[in-house]
Amino acid sequence: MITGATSGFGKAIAENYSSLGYRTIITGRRSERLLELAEKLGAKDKKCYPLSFDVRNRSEVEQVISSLPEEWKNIDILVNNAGLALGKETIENGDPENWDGMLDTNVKGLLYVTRMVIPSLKKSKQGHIVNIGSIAGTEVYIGGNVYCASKHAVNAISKALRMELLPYAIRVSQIRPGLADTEFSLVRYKGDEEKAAMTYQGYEALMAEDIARATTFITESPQHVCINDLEITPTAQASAHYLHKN
Ligand code: NDP
Ligand code: 8X3
Repeated sequence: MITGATSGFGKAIAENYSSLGYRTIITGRRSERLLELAEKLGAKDKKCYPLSFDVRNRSEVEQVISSLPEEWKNIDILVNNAGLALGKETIENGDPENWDGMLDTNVKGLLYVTRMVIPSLKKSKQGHIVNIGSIAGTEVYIGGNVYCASKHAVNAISKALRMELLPYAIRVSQIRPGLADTEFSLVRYKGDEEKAAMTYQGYEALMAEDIARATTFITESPQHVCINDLEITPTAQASAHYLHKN
């Protein structure tokens, strides 16, 4: 199951798993995109199952996951990818609606989904959770405040899950990407295409496929190997503060 598969990392991760022969459950709010991808990944042949819901809505999450058809109930791998940044203002100038949006999606949404999938992962002999964190989960930058706080929470939750799920041999990994050219900045800057494009100018940003490759590398590692934490940046980026632009 890959959350947030309607664009960016999630879509590439779903496509990559599908190309390797996995059956995928793909999720996201934009159902039209979801259905289009599901068709491409073989929904007709029961190779892909689209599940449209908002991770912020706890009762919806509970309802859709608990009513998965029998042949889709046994989830082995959960990729918690759905997430977003909204705005880049200082806290003084920040919009509390944006803060709610980030915390509700990146932290609470991830918890709601994870809680519902853990029973299935426990039954599996190869349960694996991959949380998509960020370099913002271990660093802070001006204007990143609440987004960084949300990804710091993902970092803490990933460590907590690893301890809690140890007796069940469920692996818990976190990927912490740096700057990647997806719809992330378009969402952060509320559709301002120019501002979004500027984020990725003057260097070669990560692509969604880079994170998809890392995800399958992690989950296809031998069962006794758990890659706990993988930070990946563009070669031009050394940290949240050091980016070499041409
Ligand atoms: P995109 O905007 O391209 O994709 C985000 C995905 O999350 C979409 O499929 C979107 O689907 C889904 N999503 C957002 N909110 C919700 C919601 N409330 N309910 C369900 N799904 C939701 O961005 P990325 O692919 O870049 O982002 C994926 C993850 O990677 C995020 O967690 C992000 O924080 C993280 N990340 C991104 C980096 C980057 O530079 N791009 C770097 C580090 C981490 P829909 O809108 O259809 O619901
Ligand atoms: C996204 C990367 O640097 O914009 O998590 O926070 S950054």
